[in-house]
Amino acid sequence: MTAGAVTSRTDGADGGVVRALEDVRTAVGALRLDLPSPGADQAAALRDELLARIDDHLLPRARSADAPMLVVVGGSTGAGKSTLVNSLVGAPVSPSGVLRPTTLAPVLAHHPQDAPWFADDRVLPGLSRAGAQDAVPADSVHRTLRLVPTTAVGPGYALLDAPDVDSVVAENRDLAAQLLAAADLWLFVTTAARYADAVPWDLLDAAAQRRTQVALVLNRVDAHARAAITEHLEGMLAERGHPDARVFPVDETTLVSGMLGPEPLGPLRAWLAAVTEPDERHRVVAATFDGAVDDLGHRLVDLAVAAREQVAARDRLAAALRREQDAAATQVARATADGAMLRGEVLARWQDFVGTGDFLRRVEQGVGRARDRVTAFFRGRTADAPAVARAVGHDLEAVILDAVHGAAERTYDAWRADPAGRDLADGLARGGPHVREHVAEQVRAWQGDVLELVSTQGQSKRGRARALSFGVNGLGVALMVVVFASTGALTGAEVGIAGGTAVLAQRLLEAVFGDDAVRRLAVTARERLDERVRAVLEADGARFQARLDAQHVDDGAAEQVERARDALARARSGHGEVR
Ligand SMILES: Nc1nc2c(ncn2[C@@H]2O[C@H](COP(=O)(O)OP(=O)(O)OP(=O)(O)O)[C@@H](O)[C@H]2O)c(=O)[nH]1
Ligand SMILES: [Mg+2]
Repeated sequence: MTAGAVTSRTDGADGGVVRALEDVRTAVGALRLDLPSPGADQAAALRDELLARIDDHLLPRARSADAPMLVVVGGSTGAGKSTLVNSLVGAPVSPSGVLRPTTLAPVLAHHPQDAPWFADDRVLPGLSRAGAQDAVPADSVHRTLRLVPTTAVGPGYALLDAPDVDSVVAENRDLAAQLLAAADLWLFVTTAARYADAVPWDLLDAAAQRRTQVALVLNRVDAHARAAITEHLEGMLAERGHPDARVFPVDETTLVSGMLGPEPLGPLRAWLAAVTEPDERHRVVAATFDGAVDDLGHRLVDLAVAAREQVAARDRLAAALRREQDAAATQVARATADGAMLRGEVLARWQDFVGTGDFLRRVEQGVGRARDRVTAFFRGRTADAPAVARAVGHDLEAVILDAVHGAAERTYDAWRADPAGRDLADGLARGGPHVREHVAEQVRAWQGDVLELVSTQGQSKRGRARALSFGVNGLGVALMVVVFASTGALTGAEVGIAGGTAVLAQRLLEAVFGDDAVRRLAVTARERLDERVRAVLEADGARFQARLDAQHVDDGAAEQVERARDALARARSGHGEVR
């Protein structure tokens, strides 16, 4: 037997193991598995099951090794569980019946002196307590444990009649599984007709996995077939991980007052008396406890894996969002930097603005750089500048809007293709309802940025006055044009109309501010535009991000579970810091 909590006989508890289990409980209880990554549902069910196992069995057992042994009588409906418990107790403590299923509220028969062990919520804290005759409201019958003190049960153990394990009633099934998980010993009741049924064997497999001590009652056996069936059942048990499980055949008999007579139960009674003797009881309790703690350790690994999968899934979805936002930002940056904006309406309005005079040809050729002439030019044309700005604004909005919707669509597709994101993406196939507004706002704001830049260019009062005297609007649209042609070498003979447009804008600005200042202005205006595009994309992406955040994925959860698991292993092997 592994050194564990229940080997301590003096105080009946091992503080180190208790504390380690409490920490495991905290770590498991804190685990959120909300993100629907593959396996998250099963992992959440496992988490809940482990919490129940810790609360119903492991903690109470670790805290009080000397508490009575809990013998849970489980099995299929109609197998005769209640009849068996009544017969062992010698009184109808749990109604048996012809309607299936009969038992809904579990009944726990114990020696009167053991009453304090069961009266409070030490074991099965989720179930409220009721006396044998107490009226229990129908809606809480599955959450109520009926306590029956009786001297027919010896001190040191209790018999619990459980609802059926394979019930049509879901609450029955769940409660039966919970009760079995709380058991120190299973007394599994089956019949000659049903001993190969699947559901009970699933449970017996689970019991084998956690090394729960089990014994079987093979009820209602025809005396002639007894030996063959018993042997067959023992063979199945050995094969399925229960080599030491005892089988107690009970021959089919006529019940007397709904109970089996003393004779068919003779061997079972004798074994029960032996197994509930203090030494044997401690052995059984410890074996079940150790197996359950070992299994808990394995299951905690599964939970940690599931917790990591949550983080990985969240990161995957967040990365898809980021990737598409970056792609959209790049798309806008390209579309607004390669001269493509300098066409159509923008170009037409710009041409209206600058005209086609002789003067401009000279400016273009870098000859007419005299400041006063440029000044005169801008002064004379300020009225046309807003039309250029409007055309720019219009085109810019279209480019950004397209990119934002595209980012939303591609993020949606990426999330839909990921099991973890499939449902999260619901309703996010396009940019949000406020995108258009938001884009228009940011485009307006950027144009404001550009005007602000040209009007404050030159820190000195004189510089500012100069800029103002040229007409801020005209300088502003010239700067926008320069920004839109800011990549590539849009100079020389190979440039088209867009290039020519940009060169002219550049020359005009250079005549006012000087070459270096224009370069700086263009860079800054471009940065502002990128920032504003980012702001729109992020605001729209926030809809996706909010869905992810609502999943409460905790980066440290897996490690917390693993740390608690390791601490439990150390506490059991006697090397824990707290002993
Ligand atoms: N003849 C005979 N009838 C039995 C025996 N065991 C149980 N029965 C009958 O079979 C029916 C079901 O027995 P229960 O004890 O209620 O079965 P259960 O396993 O508690 O069933 P649920 O509470 O529904 O899970 C009742 O009518 C019993 O009287 C037996 O050994 N011999
Ligand atoms: Mg019953």
